Amino acid sequence: MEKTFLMVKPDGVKRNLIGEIVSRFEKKGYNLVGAKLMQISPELAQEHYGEHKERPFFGELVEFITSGPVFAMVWEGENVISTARFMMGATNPAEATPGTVRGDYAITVGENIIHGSDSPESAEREIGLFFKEEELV
Ligand code: 3AN
Repeated sequence: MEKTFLMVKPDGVKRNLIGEIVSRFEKKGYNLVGAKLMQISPELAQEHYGEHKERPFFGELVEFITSGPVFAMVWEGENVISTARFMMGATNPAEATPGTVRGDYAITVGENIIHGSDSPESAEREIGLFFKEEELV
């Protein structure tokens, strides 16, 4: 069964959207197999966003993701990686379809509420970065 890593970012946690977001994926039919509220260290942030190291917004990205607690999750189910991305909506909330998380709750690309792995490789990498094996049920 496929697994993906999803995370409610600090803006989503501050806006009390954890329940709403968890609810959407539960109602869709996916299974939550791991979750925790946590503060990301600068080191973990840099590793997580390693592929964006050369981008001009990298500093902002690390600063934002470490600015407050995040809600890290692992979800399991058929095609969960690509379907979760579809349910999240486009990276730029201005282009995200209504009915998606970003389409319904976000305005700017910097603060776009939710992160989700974009491929099986990144799902495996990100789950390993954020969770120990024994933290998953
Ligand atoms: P996604 O989160 O949809 O996979 P990526 O991987 O392209 O999008 O970007 C990672 C994160 O970097 C995004 N969630 C967004 O918060 C931030 N980001 C992407 N592009 C920009 C940008 N032009 N300016 C500021 N932040 C950006």
